[in-house]
Amino acid sequence: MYRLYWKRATGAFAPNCVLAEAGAPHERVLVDVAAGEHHGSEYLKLNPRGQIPALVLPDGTVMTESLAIVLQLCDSFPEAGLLPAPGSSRRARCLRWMTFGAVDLYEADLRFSYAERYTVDPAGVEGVREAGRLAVERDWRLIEAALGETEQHEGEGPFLLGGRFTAADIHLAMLGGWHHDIPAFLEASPRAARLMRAVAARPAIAPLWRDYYGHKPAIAGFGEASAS
Ligand SMILES: N[C@@H](CCC(=O)N[C@@H](CS)C(=O)NCC(=O)O)C(=O)O
Repeated sequence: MYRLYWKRATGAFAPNCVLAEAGAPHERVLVDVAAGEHHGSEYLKLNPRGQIPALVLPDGTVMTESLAIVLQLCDSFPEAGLLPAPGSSRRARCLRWMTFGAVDLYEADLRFSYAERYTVDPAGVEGVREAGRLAVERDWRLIEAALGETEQHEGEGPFLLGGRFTAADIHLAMLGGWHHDIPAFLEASPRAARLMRAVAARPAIAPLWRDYYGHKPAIAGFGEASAS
């Protein structure tokens, strides 16, 4: 049995979706961030960085880092087919954009949302926030272009690999749900918007979409939309 420590609108979404898509037996533990539980001694034993998610594997091994968790779960449940074959160019495409999302876009989102943590100069906070915002906008333009390339080579989406759904789509949909201006983002990034709708509407994911994004009016209903 896997144990996932989660909270809505966090990086627990992607591992949670992979567990659900793979049909992996798991339990979830909701972390009470408002009460500071993620900085309490019990949680810090799991993730000394005090961040969500954390996953405990069936043998007791503790994992943190959302992308690493997703890759580990995809390896553990190959029959779920959530990544193309190792060494294939399609897998390379998935790994490229998942890593970009985890390293560049995720961090840009954090700089925008928690700007005060990225400078020791109080006068610099707004500058950090604005740089984070600009990086988020730039990164989504790059992802939108990558989805456009898919259309040229593999036909209509909705996914990064055209008609084939992968863990990379879960990862991109998760990041899209965190955008600081979702209505403007959906309008500027129609391919990303279509991908998010298609991911959210998957039967295994729709209930999770409600858990993680049901509080965001602009995207709350995506889990109810038909995948198209
Ligand atoms: N690199 C980490 C980042 C995790 C992270 O920043 N988690 C956020 C939620 S999305 C968090 O726990 N924030 C609470 C805090 O930092 O106080 C990962 O991918 O798992």
